[in-house]
Amino acid sequence: MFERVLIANRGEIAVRIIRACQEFGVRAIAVYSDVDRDALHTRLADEAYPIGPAPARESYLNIEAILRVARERGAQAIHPGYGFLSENAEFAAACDAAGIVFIGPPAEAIRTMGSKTAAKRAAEERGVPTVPGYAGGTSDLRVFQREAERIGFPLMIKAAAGGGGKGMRAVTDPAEFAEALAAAQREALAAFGDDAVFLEKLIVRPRHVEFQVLADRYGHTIHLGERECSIQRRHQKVIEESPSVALSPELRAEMGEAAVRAAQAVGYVNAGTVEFLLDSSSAYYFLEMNTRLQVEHPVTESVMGVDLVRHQLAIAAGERLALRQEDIRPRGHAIEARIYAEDPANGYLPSTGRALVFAPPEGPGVRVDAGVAAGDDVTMHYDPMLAKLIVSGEDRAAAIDRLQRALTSFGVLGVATNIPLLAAIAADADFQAGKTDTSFLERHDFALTGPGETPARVIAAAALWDSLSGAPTQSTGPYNPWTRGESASTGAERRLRYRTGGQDVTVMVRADQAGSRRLHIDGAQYPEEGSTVRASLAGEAELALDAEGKRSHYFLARRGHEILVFDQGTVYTFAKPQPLSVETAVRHGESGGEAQALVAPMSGTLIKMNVREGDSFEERQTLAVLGAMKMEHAVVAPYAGKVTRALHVAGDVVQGGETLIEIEPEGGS
Ligand code: MV4
Repeated sequence: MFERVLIANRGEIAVRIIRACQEFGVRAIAVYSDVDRDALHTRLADEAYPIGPAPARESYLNIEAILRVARERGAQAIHPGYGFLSENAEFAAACDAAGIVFIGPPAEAIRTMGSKTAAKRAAEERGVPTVPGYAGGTSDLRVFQREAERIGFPLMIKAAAGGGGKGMRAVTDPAEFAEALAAAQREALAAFGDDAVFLEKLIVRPRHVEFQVLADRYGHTIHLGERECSIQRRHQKVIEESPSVALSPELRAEMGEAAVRAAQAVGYVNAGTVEFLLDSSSAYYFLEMNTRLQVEHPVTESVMGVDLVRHQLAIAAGERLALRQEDIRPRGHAIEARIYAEDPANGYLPSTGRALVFAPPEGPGVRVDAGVAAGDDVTMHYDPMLAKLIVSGEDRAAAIDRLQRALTSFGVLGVATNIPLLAAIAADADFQAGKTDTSFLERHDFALTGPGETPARVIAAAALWDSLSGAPTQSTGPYNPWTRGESASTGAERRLRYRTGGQDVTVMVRADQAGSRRLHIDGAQYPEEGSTVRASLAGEAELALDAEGKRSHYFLARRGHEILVFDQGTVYTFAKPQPLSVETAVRHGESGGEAQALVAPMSGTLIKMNVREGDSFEERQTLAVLGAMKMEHAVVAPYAGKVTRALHVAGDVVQGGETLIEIEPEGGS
């Protein structure tokens, strides 16, 4: 076995590989970009070295920098993970040339599978079914048109250098073919620097079923069953599972053997995945082969009881694959849900910030592969996947049950996540019935709008935590019983105001005897007249509330003037009323001296513009009010003077640093 392996990746997959190395007694060498200096993979590795600035092109895709670290630090092998350099044939070849083992297939296998038409030909030659079509490599419209008529409509135009849905177009109407072809060629050229396209019959609402294969260097190739990955959003997988409800044991064996032949067709070595489309009559078609470890590999690990990364290391080190096909049998059912830092209630916009709380679920049949820990920053530089939740159970229903429970207890505060979408899918009747295909998410509009009105129970939790958690309080005085936790003296009372769920609420908290509290929300006692509640802190970010005859648990965090509360899969925000903050952001003229422009202190919306051209103003007068980050900022005059130009009106969206008002001191400049 290797003594030292470099992991040319980041995030959860780097963490996964580092752990496999360490279990194997291999020293794990991480590389990191400037923004990943303190990232989880950097912290967990045995050694870690910088490779460049945040943009992937300059760091995780920087072949020279990575090979330099590998050579200088004596790495015998490099694991590329997925994404980044994992399917880069030049990188695999460069590793070979440097005498470093690339933990993956030979460069030539990557190259062949990288061409979708070459891959299709190789598969066909070994008797693997492919989608009927035309891949003759012409660029002549007349030839394409004749072939399109032969194939029939609807059909697909795909980029030869594509994959993963890029540069792909469906055509239903023959009259639109020529235009679609030209557009696809342009797209392919722009995306891949190669305008070659090919045609396929369109498979209507297919399932995406992929087979895991393992091959050693001595020609022994096996498959480890399938993963169904039909639930995708814009070619980004969301949920994967194994086994697929659509495969009988016979079909599994047949498709598995086809997958093995496809791998053998290109001399495949190491772990790989053969993708198929499966139509509604159980006909299957080879689509492409992914020549890397995949994101969803834990699903296979769960049902097959194998450690795929361990096998990758062993195969790369030249060991023989000890697994035999007849030993491979699925056991139970596994489902993976990808946790993305994106907000389904806000157009799936990527969400960045600090993960103030990151509390993955635990328990039997629950595995979480995470790339971040509590306190880590999520930046916009890389893939937004934070973690993968993998659940398993004796059967699909048990796995779905675990998935639902695990999702509702997966606490994340500080960055928005797609957990509400995942929970909606898990609760969906079609999903539960196994009626999944690649258009599942298009047909199911889960209309996620974010939390609605905040329940009283959650308001109670927020107010009690606010009182108990020792943050700066609104009440003043030398002694504040509220920062003393349960020792709050009887009779002390506090008034707290928040904006939450689109409404303003006022909460009165009065400490009762022996740690219980009387709570009024907007004047009405909670949960009912004459009752008391009890709350206890469990660590910094957790609160248990005894109210309404039961105990409930919350994760909480402060972010600026906000309190964030996680309650069973839903995140509520409580904003404290803020005094207007005063900003004087000025830009000086070329000659220096007096300020000549008042600029927006940050990006936001202009709420008020109090002056017009020619107006005079006093020193410290508020000339405009900017709303940003849910706060109002007064833009004040740095001196007494006159407005020479007002460049914006109320309602304008302005960038930070943009000039709002040009001014000159009293008496001219
Ligand atoms: C297709 C297809 C229907 N018919 N090819 C999308 C990604 C790329 N790997 C191939 N893709 C498709 N190829 C034919 N002839 C439908 C898709 C497709 C799809 C495939 C797998 C998973 C999700 C998908 C979502 C939309 C379309």
